[in-house]
Amino acid sequence: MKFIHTADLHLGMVMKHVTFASSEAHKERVYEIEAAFYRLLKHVEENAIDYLFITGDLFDHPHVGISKVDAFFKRLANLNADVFIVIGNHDTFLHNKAYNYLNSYKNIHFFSPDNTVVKLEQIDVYGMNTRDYSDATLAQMNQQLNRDKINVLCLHGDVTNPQDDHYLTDVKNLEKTNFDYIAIGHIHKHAFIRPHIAYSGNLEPVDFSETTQRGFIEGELAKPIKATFVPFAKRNFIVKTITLTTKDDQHSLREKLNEVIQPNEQSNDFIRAELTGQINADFKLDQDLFSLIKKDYYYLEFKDKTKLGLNLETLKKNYKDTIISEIIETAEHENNLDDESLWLALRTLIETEGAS
Ligand SMILES: [Mn+2]
Repeated sequence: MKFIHTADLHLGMVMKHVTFASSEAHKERVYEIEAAFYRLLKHVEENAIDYLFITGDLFDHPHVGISKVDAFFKRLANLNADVFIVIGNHDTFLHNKAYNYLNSYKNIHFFSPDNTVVKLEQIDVYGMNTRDYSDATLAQMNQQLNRDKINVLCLHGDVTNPQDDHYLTDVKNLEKTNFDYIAIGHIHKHAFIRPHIAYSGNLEPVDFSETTQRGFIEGELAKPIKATFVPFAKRNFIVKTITLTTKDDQHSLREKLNEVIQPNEQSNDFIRAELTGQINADFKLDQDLFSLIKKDYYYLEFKDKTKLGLNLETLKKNYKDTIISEIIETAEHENNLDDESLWLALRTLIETEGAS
C-alpha cells in the first residue's frame, strides 16, 4: 500500500518575486511548475503508487481557466491510484457548484462537511477543507475510527503558528488522535512535525524565500507509517554571500562567484549573489557589469550590500595637503588606523567634498 503526499502545487501561479530576463523565461518557469505535477503523476504510475494525497492549494487562483482545470483532472482520472483532494485557501473556487462534475471521476475523492470520510477496502481516508476545519469534527472523526484499518487524515492550514491566517489547530490536538498518518498542506517547506504528521511542501520552489529542498513525501501505509521525503524539484533557489575587499575588481568578482557557485548550479538554479564588504570607489558595481556576468548563468541576481572602502594610500595622494591627508597621517602616527570613528570622519569628509 504505497502512497504519495503532495500539496501546494499552486498551478497557474504567476511568479512575482523573481526578475526574469524575459517574458519567455518567466513562461518557462510557470510551465516547469505545471510540468513538475505531470512528472509526479508519471512517478506515481511507474512506482505503482496506490494512493495520492493532494492536501490543498492544487491551484493558485480562480483564473486558472476551466480547460486547464479539466486537463489536470482528466490526467488524475487516468491514474490507477486513488486520489484524495483537500481544498486549500487558494483554490476555494473548487467549492463552486460548477465544479461538481469533478465528483464523477471514480478514483478522485473530495471532502465536504457532509462527506468527511472515504472508506476503501484497506484504508479510511478522512479530510477537511481549510474552510470546513473544526476541532469538534476532528474529535468526532477520531471517535469513529476503525482501528483495524489504516486511517489517514488530510488537512490544509497551519498547525504551529496561531498568527497564520489559516491556522487550524494546535498540532497537539492532532497528536492526541489515533490517525496513522496526517497529511497537511499550506507550509511550503516540508516538515515531519511528528513522525506521522507531515507537511509535504511544494514540488518546485517559487522564490528566494524557498531555498530549502522541495519534493514530496512517499511511503508505505502501515502501523506505524513509513514515510520519507523525496527531493524532486528541477531547480533550487540559492543565496550565496560574496565578501569583497578594496582589492577586488570585476575579474576577481567573477572568480569569487565561480568559487562559490558550482557549475551545475550555474546552469540550472536560481542564484542570488549578495555582495558584502568594502570596495574601492573606482570599482563600479553597476547594471552593465551585472548584465555581463549574468550571461553565464541560468539565473543570477545581485543584491549589492557593499560599502565604499577607503584606500588610505590613494586618499593621501588624492587629498594631498588637505585635512583628509592630515587626519590619515596623524592616525598612522598614533597607530590609530583601526578606529572606526576615523573611517567615519574620512567617509563624511570625502562625501561632502564630492557633493560640493
Ligand atoms: Mn495554503
